[in-house]
Amino acid sequence: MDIEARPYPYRLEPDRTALVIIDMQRDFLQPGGFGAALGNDVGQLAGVVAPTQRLLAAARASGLLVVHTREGHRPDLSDLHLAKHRRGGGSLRIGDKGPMGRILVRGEAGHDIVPELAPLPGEPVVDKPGKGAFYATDLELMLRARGVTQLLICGVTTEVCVNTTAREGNDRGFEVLVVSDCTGSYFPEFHLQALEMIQAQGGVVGWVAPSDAIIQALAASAASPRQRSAQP
Ligand code: TIU
Repeated sequence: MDIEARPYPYRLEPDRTALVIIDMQRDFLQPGGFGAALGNDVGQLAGVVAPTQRLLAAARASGLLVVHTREGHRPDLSDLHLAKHRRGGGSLRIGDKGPMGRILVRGEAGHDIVPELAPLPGEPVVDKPGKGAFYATDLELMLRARGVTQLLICGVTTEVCVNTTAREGNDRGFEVLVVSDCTGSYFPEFHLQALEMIQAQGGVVGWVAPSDAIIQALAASAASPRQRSAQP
């Protein structure tokens, strides 16, 4: 089925599509985490949760593969580049103890996904040390093994981990759609510009559409299963 998207309609094939939810972790969304340590107003991201919950529910109901990612590091920080460790002007750095545990460290409360979007058993969770979800992870292997060719990308932040992942996916031959209301930035102007960059130049990186367009298409697909199974 085609869904309304920019710069032109996006062909959504549920059997070949994964919903990838990027880094909806306490560390980015709540006070006292990595996002706050970098000097950001984490309240800017609060509006991403409810639309993502709705899209996640629709994706699960339609049987889409759902993949969650978390940015973070091993407790011994052996997978943390010095260049990344040094970065940022705040008082707390990766690995330091904060109110939600050690900043951006796996196993700590701050590293986990917010409860509203908690993964279900059976939904892969990709722990990534970088901004892009393909870098130093088994995400590509997982997607190829399941025959996925299309990615619907949600999460935070639009211009950092979402954009990096969209570009990594595009270069690997995936058809990437970034969901406009299920992504967010600490900087509203960056959010808008990051979405523009995806779909500019005839979709140089991919497509952009709101979650409602996807939810409606999935509902229509569920209502006409014969049409869906007739697709190549
Ligand atoms: N700083 C910022 O905007 N984002 C990140 O560091 N990570 C993600 O975007 N997940």
